[in-house]
Amino acid sequence: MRELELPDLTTLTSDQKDERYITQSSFKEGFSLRNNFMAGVTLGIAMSLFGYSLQAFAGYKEMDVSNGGAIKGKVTFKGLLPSDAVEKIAIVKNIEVCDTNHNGVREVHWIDVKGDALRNAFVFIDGIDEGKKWLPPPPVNGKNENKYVIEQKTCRFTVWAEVVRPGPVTIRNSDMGVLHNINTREIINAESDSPVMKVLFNFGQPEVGDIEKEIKPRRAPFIGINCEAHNFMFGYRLALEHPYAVVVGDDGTFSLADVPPGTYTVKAWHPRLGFKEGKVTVTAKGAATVNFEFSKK
Ligand SMILES: [Cu+2]
Repeated sequence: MRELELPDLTTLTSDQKDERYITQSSFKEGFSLRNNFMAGVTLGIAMSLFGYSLQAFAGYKEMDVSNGGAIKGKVTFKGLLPSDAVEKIAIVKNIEVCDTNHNGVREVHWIDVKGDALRNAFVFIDGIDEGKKWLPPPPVNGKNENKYVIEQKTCRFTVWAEVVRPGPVTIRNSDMGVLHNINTREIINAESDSPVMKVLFNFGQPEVGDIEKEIKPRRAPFIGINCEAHNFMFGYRLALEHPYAVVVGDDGTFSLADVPPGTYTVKAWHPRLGFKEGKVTVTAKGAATVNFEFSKK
């Protein structure tokens, strides 16, 4: 498969980098990349000076959990949706493949609420050193490929949100005659008011087929995906060292199984609405409950 090489960001000057980030800032995170760029540089330097390492990347030990309990709950949204919860973006190229609704517009559901359920939120245990083994990657389009795949199909990333194990990932272009350009970035300082996005990989894929890459976040497990060729293609991944993480179901509920007895901090992450956290105590074979309620920021 042919991969289009893009300039290495590390060889660009600050101004060029800034420029490049601005041109990529169609990726709406609800914060300004321009304002945060210098903060990001400073943060990067500070991190390398002090050997910064996130607890999430300190290593995780897989073991058999025989007496584990569960953490269950629901993620909800309360109140009025912000006006930009759904964004309508004009489709101006590759219309024959991308414009599946035949109206020239892609509706991007940044905040997807049904009833009171907040969809596409991630829930995870924050900081757990040992526990259950990772399961194999989920099937892709109903087929068991035993690998993580990010597919670009009808100019959408499938799926929008997914938990992945740090490591190999297949980037698939299923759109004949369409060039996609995936840009995958870790969102550093995601829990603060000034997150910074750092590129993990960014390449053009002019042909149908698979390209093997790695999602190896170094500073943050929160991953944003966008396509530099289509300004309406977005997605998110959560890549923690441990497997105690899920995307909530369509009804907003979640369940984390086989949790070793203990007290944990559990967090919910919604890429547009931020973070919520709660504490639970899991007993052997028991079920602890924690719910998360988001509202307009
Ligand atoms: Cu694309």
